[in-house]
Amino acid sequence: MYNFMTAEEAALLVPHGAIVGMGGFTPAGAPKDVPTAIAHRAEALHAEGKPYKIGIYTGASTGDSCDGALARAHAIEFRTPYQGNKDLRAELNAQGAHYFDMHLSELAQDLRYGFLPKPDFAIIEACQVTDDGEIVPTAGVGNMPTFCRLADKIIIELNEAMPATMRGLHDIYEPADPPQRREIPVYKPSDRIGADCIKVDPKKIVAIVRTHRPNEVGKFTPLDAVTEKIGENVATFLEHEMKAGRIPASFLPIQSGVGNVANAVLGALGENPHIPPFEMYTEVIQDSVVGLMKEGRVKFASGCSLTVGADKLQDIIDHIDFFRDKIVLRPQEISNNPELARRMGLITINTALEADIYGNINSTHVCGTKMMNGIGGSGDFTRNAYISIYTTPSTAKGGAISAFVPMVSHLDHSEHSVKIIITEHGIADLRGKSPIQRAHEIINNCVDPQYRDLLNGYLALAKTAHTPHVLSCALAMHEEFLKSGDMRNTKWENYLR
Ligand code: 0RQ
Repeated sequence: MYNFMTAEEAALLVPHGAIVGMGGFTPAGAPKDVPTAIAHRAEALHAEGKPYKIGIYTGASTGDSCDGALARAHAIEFRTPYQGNKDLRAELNAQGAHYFDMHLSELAQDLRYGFLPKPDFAIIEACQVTDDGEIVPTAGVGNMPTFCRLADKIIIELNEAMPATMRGLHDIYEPADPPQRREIPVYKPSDRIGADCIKVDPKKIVAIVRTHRPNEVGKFTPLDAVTEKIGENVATFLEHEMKAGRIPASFLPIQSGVGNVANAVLGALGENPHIPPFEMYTEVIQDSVVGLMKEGRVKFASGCSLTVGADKLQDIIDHIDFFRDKIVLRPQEISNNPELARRMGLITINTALEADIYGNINSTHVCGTKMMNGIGGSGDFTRNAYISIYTTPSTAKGGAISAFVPMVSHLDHSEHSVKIIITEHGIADLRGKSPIQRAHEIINNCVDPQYRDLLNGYLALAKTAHTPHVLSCALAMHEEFLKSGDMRNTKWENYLR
């Protein structure tokens, strides 16, 4: 009853100017063949001098066959809410595509509220589609339920590498909009409140494309001494909080961010014998969780995606009966929901690009101007956490960049939301401290030793005030990096006016 066709034929259905909601979350469960075919079509039309661009909503990042291919084809008019592809990063930093960076929990409701134009198409990956319009997602849910409901047309990549036995991993729930919204009835990570599939009018499914393509989840770089030490410091801090009675002995659910540092932190938490087996209420379930689950260290993981390498995903698929009652995948509106983060008391651990000496965090912009990835879910969690932790290596680029500067060059999370900062050197506990006390705590405990004198020198120059600053020097370390390639060359007197 459905129209099975090739990706190239499906791409012809999507006209110039269309707005598309791509399914999945991170490369997990993101469509692959149809976006690549759309990119090829755009390139062909551009070669004929014809315009072709589409607006794109996603869950978070996607794979290279989606964001990468479309960016290289210059086929993106606008893009939100998060990305992580080097070619798309280059495209939007060159203003080749309009990018607006949003909290991940908010996109679905902003679409329903009419703040943003609704998608014309949902292009999604599924492991099962039934004749009566039941669609079972694969390794990532993202905003699929809302995209599918709002879009007039749905194109499905039916991925035969993802078996229909994945049905039962998902919990699909869309809250009502205000003033009808009630509490979201998730009281612990394992609570299920919705359906095991997305239900649509089958008439909206205009194409099904069969595919076998694996997910394009990248490999983690092996732990190095710095990431390992950061992980250890986080575990030590949480152990100490538990012993002090500030975290219940039964522990609290963990949210852990993206990237190498986050993966290392989870590994260290799993290894710490003083931390009891714990649950996760998080956004991306990363590689390390799979092993920890098998060892009984992670009891349950609620997330939006299984952003794991191909071998780990295969392991889950092969042992689906073991994992089915230990994992739930939810729409990001629920996995990242501020109401739920506050209610369940999440311990949130996210990574900063840079922090300032007063505890403000920049997660997104290199030297204040160049977009790295986006804020992702870090704001959804940080602001509403039981205890919010930021981790970062104390330096980047071989020491030429200090992760700690007098003033962040872009603000994502303010001093009011950030409780703890942890580097390989130690732990800064910012709770109950004034700005100047926070500055001393951060410089003494977290800053790399080769930058401590420089930052203490800044404090000495700054006139006494509640939050001391010398405005002409506040971004001097960034300016120095742009000029000489090394923040260590900063001399405050060169910037004093
Ligand atoms: O670049 O690889 O070219 O050397 O930034 O840095 O240390 O590998 O860290 O992979 O954990 O990513 C903040 C980007 C960290 C990520 C960020 C350079 C550094 C390297 C990456 P190279 P690392 P990670 C919820 C949580 C926002 C979203 C979020 C992120 C590269 O964690 O996107 O938190 N977070 N989501 O050299 C210039 C600095 C730098 C710097 C590092 N100060 N200036 N470059 N780098 N510090 C989950 C989701 O939302 C999905």
